Formats: sequence, C-alpha cells, structure tokens
Amino acid sequence: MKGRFITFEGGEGAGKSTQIQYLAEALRTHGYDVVMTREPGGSPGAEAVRHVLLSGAAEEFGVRMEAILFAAARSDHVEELIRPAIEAGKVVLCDRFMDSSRVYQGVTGNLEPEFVTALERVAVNGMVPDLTIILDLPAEVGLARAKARSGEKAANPDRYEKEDPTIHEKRREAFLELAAREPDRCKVVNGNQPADAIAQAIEKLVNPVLAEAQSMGSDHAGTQQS
Ligand code: T5A
Repeated sequence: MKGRFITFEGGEGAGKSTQIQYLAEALRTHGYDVVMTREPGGSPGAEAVRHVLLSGAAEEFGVRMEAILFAAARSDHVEELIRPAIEAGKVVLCDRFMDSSRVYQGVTGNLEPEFVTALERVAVNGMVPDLTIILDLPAEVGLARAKARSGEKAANPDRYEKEDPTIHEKRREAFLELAAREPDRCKVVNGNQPADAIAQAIEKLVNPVLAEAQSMGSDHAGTQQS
C-alpha cells in the first residue's frame, strides 16, 4: 500500500491526541503501519522550535516571526519524518498541521493571506494531507478540558492556551470556514460527544481513504497547493 497522510485539527483540548491514539490502535489491529506525530514538533529540529514557540519566547518578536518559526519546524518535520514515512507506505497521523497556521497565525494573527500561503508552500512542499479531521466543539468546552486534565501541561498553560476565550471561538469559526472551502479534504466531526462515539465517526471517514490507497497502490494522493 502507498502511504496516507491524515491530520487532526481543532481548538485547544478538542480531543485530537485522544482520537489519534484510538485510531492508531484500531489501524494497527488491522495490520497498518502507523506513525503518530504532532506539530509543532515531530522531528528533533522541529521539537527544538516547539519549545521556543509554546513557551512564549518568540511572542515579543511578533506574529510574522512566529509564523516563520512554525513554517521552519513544519519543513523539517515534513522532510525528516512525514515524507519518508509516506514513501515507506505508512499511515501518518499528525496532531495539527498547515491548517493550524492558517487559523492561528493567519486568521487570528491577522497575517496577510499571501504571506501565510507563501510560507505554507515552502513548508509543506507538496505534502498536503489526504484527509483532515476537524474536531469541532465550543471553545469553552475544549479549554475547560485542557484545564481539567492532570499534570504539568494543565498547571502551565502555554502561549496560546492563555489567550482570551473569544479568540478561541473565532478559531473555531475559522476551522469551520476552512472545512467549507475544502470539503473533499476536510471533514468536520462533532468533538462534543463521548470519545468512543467520536472514534467511530472518525473510522468511518478514514476507512474509504485507506481502502482507496490499497486498491490503487498509487502514489500519495496529496496535491500541491497553488
Ligand atoms: N499552533 C500549532 C499554531 O499556532 N500554529 C501552528 O501551525 C501549529 C501547528 C500546540 C499549540 O500551537 C498552536 C496551536 C496550539 O495552541 P499543543 O500543546 O500541541 O499546542 O496543544 P493542542 O494541539 O491544542 O493539544 P491539546 O493537548 O491541548 O488538545 P487535544 O490534543 O486536542 O486534546 P486531548 O486529546 O489531549 O484532550 C484534552 C483533555 O480532554 C479529555 C482528555 O482526556 C484530556 O484530558 N478528552 C475528553 N473529555 C471528554 N470527552 C471527550 N470526548 C474527550 N476527549 C478528550
């Protein structure tokens, strides 16, 4: 089988990591070779940049600087981990990707669309997801989940988790608009339901994408963004 690239998007605490775990388990049971990864991060170089971004260390230098850093991390992640895995026939499940930059830096960061598109073209370099699952739920529900979880992450909210709930609600709308513009690639799933119900809905969306990959045995279906 040729590899497939599936990304998960949505707001803070939407349940992306949880659903990636569920899906990876289900796919492995069916014999798929699965790679789980995340952004920012996923490769040693990108993980180094992750710390700079999420600690807030780059915030004072402005959103253009942050957008370039996200793109630099993405480029490294694509070339070091995602592309080799796809070429080896694996299923790559990625927690956030280019759509997070479109929404967080583009829409709520107020960056010019041309700037965001140019960075995306360089960073993604043709590795557009075959399927993007957008987990949709009210921002306040996701933020409450993120706050309620135990451990170090809840005790120290990152640069974005600290932001005003109205900004997070704007991001929710932006993800939905993005899905409406690219309905073939982006599928919206109600994230405000029990985790196993979400997992079932996601499997129904993923199965045809994997079946197509097996029957075609063709190249990665991603297409270069213009
Ligand atoms: N960012 C990222 C940008 O600005 N631009 C970019 O280009 C990129 C790539 C990344 C930050 O960087 C920004 C966006 C982000 O702010 P992160 O630490 O990776 O930061 O954070 P998130 O991606 O937001 O991940 P989170 O861990 O916060 O949320 P998840 O993964 O969506 O949620 P998850 O699965 O960890 O679940 C959160 C809690 O809810 C529970 C879980 O058990 C957990 O406790 N939960 C549920 N509870 C009830 N019902 C359900 N259905 C549940 N599912 C999960």
